[in-house]
Amino acid sequence: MAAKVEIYTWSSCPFCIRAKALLGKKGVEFTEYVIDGDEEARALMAKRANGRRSLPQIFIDNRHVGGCDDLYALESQGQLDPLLQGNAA
Ligand SMILES: N[C@@H](CCC(=O)N[C@@H](CS)C(=O)NCC(=O)O)C(=O)O
Repeated sequence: MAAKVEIYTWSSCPFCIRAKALLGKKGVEFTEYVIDGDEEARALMAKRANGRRSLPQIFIDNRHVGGCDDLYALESQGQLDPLLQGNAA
């Protein structure tokens, strides 16, 4: 079963656009929370993301993956596809 992918973004954030491009290239459906200017939503995101406040923050099956660089690192290590297929180690 495909994993549930969530991403918190700002609409004009280059790292957010880059992260979404990778997910889009993989044909992944994701839920996007666009939180421009919403500090309350950002605080909630940070709570889920172990205190990280930069955008984007990405979650796969409710597991915190990190930001854009973390997503690309997982991809280059061959670890992203198993996560997206719901086969987390
Ligand atoms: N290494 C991070 C960089 C993310 C980043 O710097 N995002 C910017 C927006 S494009 C940001 O959140 N800036 C405000 C901050 O760091 O508080 C990643 O790959 O996600």
